[in-house]
Amino acid sequence: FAFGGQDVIISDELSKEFEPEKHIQFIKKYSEDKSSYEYYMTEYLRMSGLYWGLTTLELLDKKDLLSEIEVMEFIRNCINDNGGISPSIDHDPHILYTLSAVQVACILNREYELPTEKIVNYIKGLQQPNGGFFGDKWGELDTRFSFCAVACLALLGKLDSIDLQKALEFVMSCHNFDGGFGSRPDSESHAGLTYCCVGFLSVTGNLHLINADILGYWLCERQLLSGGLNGRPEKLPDVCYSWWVFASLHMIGREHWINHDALKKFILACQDTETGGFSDRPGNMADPFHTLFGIAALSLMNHNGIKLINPCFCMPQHTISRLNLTPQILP
Ligand code: GRG
Ligand code: ZN
Repeated sequence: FAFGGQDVIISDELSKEFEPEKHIQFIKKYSEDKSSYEYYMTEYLRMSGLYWGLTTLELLDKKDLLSEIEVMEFIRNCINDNGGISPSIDHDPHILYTLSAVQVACILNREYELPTEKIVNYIKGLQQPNGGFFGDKWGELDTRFSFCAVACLALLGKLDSIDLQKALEFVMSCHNFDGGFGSRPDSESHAGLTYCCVGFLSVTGNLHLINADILGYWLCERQLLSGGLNGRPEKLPDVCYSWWVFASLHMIGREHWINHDALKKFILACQDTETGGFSDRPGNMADPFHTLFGIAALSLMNHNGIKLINPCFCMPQHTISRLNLTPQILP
């Protein structure tokens, strides 16, 4: 456990049992209540919202609560002529939402309905001379998009359509002395971006390039006395880092380097037992993003009643197995 810095206190009254039925209702209500303030305010990321909601439901064996036909129709309406996919109808395409849409189609066993070649060409077109990827035509470039590119292509069975060597060089140029990774060369290590880079190395079979002990040490220093994990030194714990940090530890085979019981207790304390769903920290408002990552992290600890998740793709393991994908995991 790390001492000093900021943390929260998990008192006994915050100690909670896992309430899957409440979370199922939370996601169902969120997707049905199309006139709500939250629904309106999240239009710009709808496609990722769909991925968070569907994955949560499938981990709890309830994906049939969403209409497959409607979901695939929504995706079709978000595909642009250039092959990029938008978060919502009439929004601009972006690699983040392209990945979310492909993930959703795969979880529904309907990836064959996607225009694979167009999507692959869109992603190819975002790669830059330094090997990194733009997120979209506006030119923001960071390691999140490197992960999105290879994860998306791997799901489509087309990993060989980009310059993988150059892509790898860019990701490795963002590797820091402390073992973690940043968004661009010389950027500070951050757990979210570390997940993206470790995920990139896992998808492409390059995990041997890092020192797992040094990275593992940086990752396990993210655990605070509350049991929760933060994204970088001196920051508060947040349920989503239970995913970014813990999934990274799984990929490098160092998951036992943190205290599982304490983490479980922190995650369960972030449930809203009235509305359902998880928030970033105990007592805050629940949202679908933290709900997925809370449940996904519990899945990594083989929690009862949750299907197994794949630590690299953050998708049900049975989907990854069906696609014959074997992202690298270090022993
Ligand atoms: C398919 C699971 C999946 C992911 C797709 C987009 C993506 C890949 C991953 C996102 C990784 C991530 C959370 C990056 C964080 C970026 C960043 C620098 C956040 C800093 O935000 P602050 O400063 O947060 O608000 P902290 O917790 O550091 O205070
Ligand atoms: Zn968060």
